[in-house]
Amino acid sequence: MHRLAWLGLAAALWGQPFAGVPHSEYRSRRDALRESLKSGMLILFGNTEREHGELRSGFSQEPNFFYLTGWEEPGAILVMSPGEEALFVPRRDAERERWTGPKAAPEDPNIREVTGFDRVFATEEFEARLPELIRNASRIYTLTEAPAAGRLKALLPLRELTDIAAPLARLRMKKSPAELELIRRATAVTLEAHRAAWRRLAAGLFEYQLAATAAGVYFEAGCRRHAYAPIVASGPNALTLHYNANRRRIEPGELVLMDLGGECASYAADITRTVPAGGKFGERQRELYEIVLGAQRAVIAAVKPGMTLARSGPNSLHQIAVDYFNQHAKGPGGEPLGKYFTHGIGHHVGLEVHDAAEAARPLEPGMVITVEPGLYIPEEGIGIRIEDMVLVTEDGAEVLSAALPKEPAEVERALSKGG
Ligand SMILES: [Mn+2]
Repeated sequence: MHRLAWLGLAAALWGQPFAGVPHSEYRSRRDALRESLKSGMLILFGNTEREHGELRSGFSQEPNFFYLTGWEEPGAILVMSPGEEALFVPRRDAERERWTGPKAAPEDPNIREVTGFDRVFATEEFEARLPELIRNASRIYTLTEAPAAGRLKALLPLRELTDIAAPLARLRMKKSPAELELIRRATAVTLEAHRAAWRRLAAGLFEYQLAATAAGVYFEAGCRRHAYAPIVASGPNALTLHYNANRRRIEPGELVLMDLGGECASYAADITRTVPAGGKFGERQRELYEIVLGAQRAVIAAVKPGMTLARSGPNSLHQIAVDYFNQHAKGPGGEPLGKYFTHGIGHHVGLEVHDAAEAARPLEPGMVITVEPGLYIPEEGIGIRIEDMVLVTEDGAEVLSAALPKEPAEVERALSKGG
């Protein structure tokens, strides 16, 4: 990117807090989920400070809880029936606050404004209020696979718990305009992280140095976490799909696979490029790279409502990639390449990098997925993956990460200009 354009983008992205999603949107998400509750009662636990490793990575909210409430403080509980809803938050604890700072508390006069809930109670009262809350509930819904479900089972040993995961995933799969805005910003920042790593790329560097450069960009931009541990995989390390040790020195003539994503305002990005350390693809590297790129283009061209991320079936995007690879009989022994594509074609992205999804549900407008074909050929010590973030539209797809070069000539030009 030219210096001036870079400065313009920096002004637009840096030094500003990310805009939040208004309380009204969280409320409408809860209203949408109510349609699945019928006469049941949903009880959902947020993460607590202690169980969530706050020392290492800071507190982060349980994603489903965050999706429904927008509440980012620990120890909260959501209770929701078709007719009413309440949020439980912990009472003020001066000793805890001495360690982790001031928190909202149920006794605060502005607690309804701050939480967006008309009824707010103390978490400490939850167990005492529970029998009354569930008295008329035909069913109790919760996330039955979550660690906190054990607590509910212990409190209600005679009630069967019904899993809310699928209805919740169905809602989370379709992104709202406000969510898309945040995903676009996480994507834009992550593209700059890639570009910064490209500017620095050279044989002789350690992989962790490129990871540090890239992560520095998204942390500098105000993103609070890695969406996942950065993957900087040089040479044969690219054969390991989720390699993230990042300890190896990059050798001349190698490819470097960089799979990077910031989590910005709670939304993840997930973008991969595989680029030559010396600035130019070797002949065989380029041959395989163009096949991966061709497969990716074929899949992106096919993305539209009704297609699926399933491994097979008539509308399988995965199958399109496998077929493309198999039409190119250019493996080390001249065999078809399909068997060297050893993972799925993509996944939903949102609050989590591998976002909540109902398996095999066809794509709909407003969903955001990755398209990430790859070839991993141990006999040749080469791994190549190209991954973009893709928004499903009414009649096709929009590639959200299109601004980052991927044509070999464009990649080489960008590397020669220093990113
Ligand atoms: Mn991915």
